[in-house]
Amino acid sequence: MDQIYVFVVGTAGSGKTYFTKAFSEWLDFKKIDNITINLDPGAENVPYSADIDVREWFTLEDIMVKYNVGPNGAQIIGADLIATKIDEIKDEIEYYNSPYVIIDTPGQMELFTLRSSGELFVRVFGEKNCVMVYLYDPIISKTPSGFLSLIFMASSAVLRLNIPHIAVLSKSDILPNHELEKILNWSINPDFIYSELLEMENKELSKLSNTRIGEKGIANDLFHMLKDLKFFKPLIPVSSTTGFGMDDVYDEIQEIYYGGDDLEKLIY
Ligand SMILES: Nc1nc2c(ncn2[C@@H]2O[C@H](COP(=O)(O)OP(=O)(O)OP(=O)(O)O)[C@@H](O)[C@H]2O)c(=O)[nH]1
Ligand SMILES: [Mg+2]
Repeated sequence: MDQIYVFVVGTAGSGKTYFTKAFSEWLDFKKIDNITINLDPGAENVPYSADIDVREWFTLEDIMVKYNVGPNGAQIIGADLIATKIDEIKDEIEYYNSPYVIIDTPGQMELFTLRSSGELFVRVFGEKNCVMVYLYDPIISKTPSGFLSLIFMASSAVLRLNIPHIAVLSKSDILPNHELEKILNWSINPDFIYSELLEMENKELSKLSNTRIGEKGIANDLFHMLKDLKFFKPLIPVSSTTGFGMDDVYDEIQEIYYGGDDLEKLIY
């Protein structure tokens, strides 16, 4: 059976775990068989019952004791240890034989995307079966430089994993309507963000207390680079609290796999 592996990726606290829960529940509601995998050994309260859980093998606490390291060192060791469990994980997935496999990745995204485990998982599952749902944190997305930085980080994950990605604005329920519209407009029409940057320039940005000197120039350069490389993508707003937007994410995944588009075109 064809399986689709959905990697849920995003900065710490961006809503990966709750998205995993909400998307799995939405699929259940639609009677689409799915399983969830928790790859975060440091997860404390996992609000869904993970079908496969890396904490069955080790937790952050175990690693701290065994390797005599602090929490940061343990996170790094944990990320690398995940890779050693790939065969067991693959066996368990085969046992379930579900068409949808949703993978909740560790808190700090770079531990998974930049170190070898992310790449290894994608290789073992098969690139053509994998998709990344990249969560944009709504609070970081509110400012032009924050939003551009998240696109930049999403692009780094795409570069490393080399799989199609879906850009999702998480926790959209916490944004007032005008903020939500603003961020969605930036993602649909990048020139809006440029206008905002110019406006900030006119307000003599460096004098604003909450803005670092030099930010304007860097943000401008980053904007042009991301636009030229076509890294802007329309964001899909979701809420894991209300279930809003889960259908749109599902449709986009279906489009990627069964829409007949050229995969290469979809990745970037
Ligand atoms: N209002 C609202 N809160 C949310 C939503 N999704 C997540 N949250 C809250 O945001 C916080 C972080 O969510 P998580 O899903 O744990 O985020 P994460 O990316 O898994 O976090 P780490 O794994 O610790 O990096 C939690 O307190 C959630 O209750 C949402 O859609 N709406
Ligand atoms: Mg989490």
